[in-house]
Amino acid sequence: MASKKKILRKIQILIINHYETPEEAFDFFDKNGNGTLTKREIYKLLKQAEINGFIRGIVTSKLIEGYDKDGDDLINWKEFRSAVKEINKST
Ligand SMILES: [Ca+2]
Ligand SMILES: [Ca+2]
Repeated sequence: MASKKKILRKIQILIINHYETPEEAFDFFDKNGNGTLTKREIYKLLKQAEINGFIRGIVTSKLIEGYDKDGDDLINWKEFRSAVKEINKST
């Protein structure tokens, strides 16, 4: 199983290489534009970050567990921004 660090690194690379800002990445993956990322939208982000299909589901759950601060099972912009900050610190 890929290490957490490697997974976070892939997400970081995706955001840096494909989007001007974390905000742009958030808007891209928030397909329905309602200001929150659902499990499904995060799953697609991980797919684009080339996270292996076998672990993608569990990584999605772990990310929500780790970064969903208000406990609504969704990642809003504020939560996404602090996640990106934490990822940048840890990689
Ligand atoms: Ca959404
Ligand atoms: Ca939330």
